[in-house]
This record gives sequence, structure tokens and C-alpha cells, in this order.
Amino acid sequence: MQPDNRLEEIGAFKTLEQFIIERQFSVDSSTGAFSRLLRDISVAAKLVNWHMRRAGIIDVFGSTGEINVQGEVQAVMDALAHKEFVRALRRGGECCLIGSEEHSEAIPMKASDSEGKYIVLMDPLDGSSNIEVNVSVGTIFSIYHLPEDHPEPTLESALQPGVNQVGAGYVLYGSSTMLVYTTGEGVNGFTLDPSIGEFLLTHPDIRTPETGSMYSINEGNYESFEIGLKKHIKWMQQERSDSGRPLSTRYIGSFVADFHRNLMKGGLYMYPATHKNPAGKLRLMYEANPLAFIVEQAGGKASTGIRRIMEVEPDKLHQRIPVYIGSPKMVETAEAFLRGELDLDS
Ligand code: AHM
Ligand code: MG
Repeated sequence: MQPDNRLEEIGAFKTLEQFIIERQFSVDSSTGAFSRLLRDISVAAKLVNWHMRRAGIIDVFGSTGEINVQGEVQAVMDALAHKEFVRALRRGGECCLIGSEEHSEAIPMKASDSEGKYIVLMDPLDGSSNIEVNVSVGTIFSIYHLPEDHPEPTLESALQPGVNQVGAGYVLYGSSTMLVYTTGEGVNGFTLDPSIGEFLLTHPDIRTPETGSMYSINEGNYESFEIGLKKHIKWMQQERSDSGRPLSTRYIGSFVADFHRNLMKGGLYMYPATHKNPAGKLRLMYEANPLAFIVEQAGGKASTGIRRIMEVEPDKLHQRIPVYIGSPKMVETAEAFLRGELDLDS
């Protein structure tokens, strides 16, 4: 393609920055603070992307030798991503408190850093065990207002149910780098154009299909599963061509990547309680809630298996929760199997 055509092609897309400014009144009617917060997040995402694209060339593989608050080995990239986001949010000044998977306590911004009114909870780099083998990973973030009845930026102010989120999103570092977010007015996806370093609106108003042909679960944990889930899995594997079964299993082991594929194509992602993780593995505040907000805004559902994830009242920052998320009909079917209302011959 000729360079001129290339520029014309890029110019046809709206940039994330333009889009944020156009939409800024949805969350923040007067100050523009929310727009600046999103800009800070997108800048950090670009920096993490830069590190990521050089992985293997610069030495960012392996572990820091630290064990994080989850009792898991912290990868160098986990620590790097955490640092980039904290730095960008601190510099930007719109955030008063950060909760991160990579830090045991909530991190208040010093008064000198910020007059910010937003709380950001995040997993800076989800699925990081996949980086060394060149598999997609992601960042997940969730945004709340500092509550008026709790104006001090402490952990208590962050412990809000998912329904209070004012924004949520993820960045997928895959074959391309995408930022997908919602502020409660639908879901929009932006692809990073590396030639100009801008996120461009490539996926406006994302809707997830009612149902899909894929399910995602770590089936190695099968022995751990409750009986309703075991039956549901066997039911999805039955050969019933008239009802589209058997379904395909697709499991990357990077929540953002599995979620994104299912969001776009239709599907169901499950991480239930297991013997090893009796409360589920995924974290409510910065993994389940933000993706629940996004999936609901795209027409999907997110459940603990029993109830809507976004209505769960949290009691700690790193709380875990079982997750059933994706196309609405598939989540409803999973819930019905767990309640014992459906069986193998249903
Ligand atoms: P992490 O936050 O420590 O990376 O763990 C979360 C990840 C998810 O990305 C992924 O879906 C899940 O853990 C995979 O877990 P498992 O290896 O048990 O299937
Ligand atoms: Mg994670």
C-alpha cells in the first residue's frame, strides 16, 4: 500500500482520545477528570505493550523471586506492569487509591500526588505465566468513585459491589493490542496502531451473541467439580447436531484472552470452585467485576453460578469468586445445571 493511502486509512478511524472526549459527559459532566483517568490508563497500557513486544529481546521473562499476595510467584512482567500503571495513575492525579493484584494492601495516592476522586482496582498483567511461551495476556481494570459517605481513600472506600463501577475495561496484548472498555453505555474496542501509537476505534458498540459454540474451563480440575457442573460439561459434549452439540473447548488459560474470544464469537467461560481453590480462583474486585460489567453491557451475563457477580458485597480486596461468564443463554444453562433443573437428557 502507498504511504498516502495508509494515512488516509488511519484517518478514517476515531482515536481513543477523540472518543473519550466525545463521551466524557456520561460519567463526569464538568471536570474532564474521568477522561484524563482513562487517558492515563491508556498511556500505561502502551508502555506495558512496549515492554511486552520486546519480551525475549530484553530480559523480562522469569520471576522476581518474590511471592505475591496470592501466594503465587511474581513474574518480572507482573511487577513491571504494576509499576507502569501505578506511575501513570500517580502522575495523572485523578486517582486517589489503587488496588492491585500485585500488592497486598490498597495503595493510597499521597495528598501531594492527587486530589483525585477515582478508585482504580486492577490486575496489571493477567495470565502472566503465558508470556514466556508467547501466548496472549491482558490487563484488567475497574473504576469507582470515591464514595461521598467514605471520603477517605482507604480500603473500605474501595470495597464496593460491582454495580457501583463507573467504568471497566481490559487491554489484550495479543496478535494485536486492544483496549476494550465500558462506562455503562455499551462496549467499545480500540486497536493499537503501532505506526502512530494510537488506539483506534475498530470495534464500536460490541454485542455478544446470545449463545455460542465454545466453552472454556480448566477440565483438568474435573474431579473437583460439583455434580451439576460435571453433567453440564458432559451435556455440552453430547453429539446432538440439531442443537449444535458437541460444543468446542477453547481454553487459553489467560482470562482476558478467553473472555475476549467468547465475547466476540459467543461462548461460556467458567472458573468454578475446586478442591484447590474452594472459593474459585479468580478475584472478584479486579478480574470478575470488570469483565462482568463489560459482558453485561454487551448483552451477556456473569454469575457466581448462583447469583449476579456484580451484586456481591465484597469484604476484601483480593477476594476470590466462582465465575460463569459469557453469552446469556449459556450462563443461564450453566446456572440451571448447577441448580439441578437440567440433566443429561434435557
Ligand atoms: P493470574 O491472575 O495469577 O494470572 O491467574 C488468573 C489466571 C487467569 O488468567 C486464567 O483464566 C486462570 O488463571 C487459569 O488458571 P488455571 O491455570 O488454574 O486454569
Ligand atoms: Mg489475574
